[in-house]
Amino acid sequence: MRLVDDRHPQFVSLLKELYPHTGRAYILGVTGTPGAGKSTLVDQLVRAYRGRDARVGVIAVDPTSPFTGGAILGDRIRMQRHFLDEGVFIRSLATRGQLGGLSRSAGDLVHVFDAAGFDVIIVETVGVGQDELEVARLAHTTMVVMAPGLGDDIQAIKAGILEVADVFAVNKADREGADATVRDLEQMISQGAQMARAAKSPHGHGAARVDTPRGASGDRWVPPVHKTIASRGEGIDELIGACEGHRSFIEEPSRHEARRQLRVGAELRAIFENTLVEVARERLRSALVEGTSAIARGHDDPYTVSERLLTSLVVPEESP
Ligand SMILES: Nc1nc2c(ncn2[C@@H]2O[C@H](COP(=O)(O)OP(=O)(O)OP(=O)(O)O)[C@@H](O)[C@H]2O)c(=O)[nH]1
Ligand SMILES: [Mg+2]
Repeated sequence: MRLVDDRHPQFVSLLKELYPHTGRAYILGVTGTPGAGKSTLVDQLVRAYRGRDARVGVIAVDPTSPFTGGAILGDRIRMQRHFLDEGVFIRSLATRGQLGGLSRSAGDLVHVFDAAGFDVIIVETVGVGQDELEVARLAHTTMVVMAPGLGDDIQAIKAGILEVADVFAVNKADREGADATVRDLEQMISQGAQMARAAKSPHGHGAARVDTPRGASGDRWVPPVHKTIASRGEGIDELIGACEGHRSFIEEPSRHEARRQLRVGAELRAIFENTLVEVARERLRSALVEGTSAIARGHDDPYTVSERLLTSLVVPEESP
């Protein structure tokens, strides 16, 4: 894992060797608003899965933002009761700001865990910006953790979140406002489900149902909402039940192949785009410098230079 983290010269050949041994693990992405209790909840999920004899790997994606700079230490302390347990391995990862950073590095680490025989791999990431969407492409199940009293936040994040969430946890249910948050979420989910149905069926508009079923609903999965109190370990079994329900749903033979295609395709794109940019930057290093000064001196424009760079990449000058 350290070699992969450090992008050691041999890390790609290591990953190639590991890849045939992957594909067994269940990958659970955990995202959501900062401070909602994700790490505390992950700690409880680890405990619950250990109770079921599963080996659990955790990847904690640490934002490098100065506001949450203490997150690594905090996560370690919170999870330290698992330190002596050989069935648990916790790895922190700091990749913010890199191109394809999360899906690339976390995806690589997931493969290492998977090949090492871990049954469940939990990837925790803060639900801000692009990471929550990237983690969804990586995971079999994406859990979105919210806390009460964030009503406005729900509105703000719902666009991206609703599409990626498979299971919602309203944590800190010991706090005031938990039921209101659950209601807001349920309403949003119902509206989303109705819109999806309406889009599919020409007669869909008439039947406005608020009691949209949760979980598997025909061909669709409607995300269930569960209240938890992670700090006291309450609601964890129900939450895992919802995750396992989603896992069975996507593992049904009729969906399995399509889901796998999506995930594998997203991973290939991320790896390829990353490699492409690395190769291009390396090969075009001096041409980039020359192009920059030509534009700065007013002798050229960035569009023309960009086209020329692309041409020289596709047809290298040294080739016959
Ligand atoms: N009252 C209450 N507090 C909780 C609960 N779960 C977690 N906390 C507390 O909330 C704070 C934040 O918890 P974390 O688990 O670090 O939250 P997080 O979402 O991982 O935070 P970041 O990773 O920094 O975004 C900690 O002080 C926890 O002890 C809960 O169910 N109820
Ligand atoms: Mg955390």
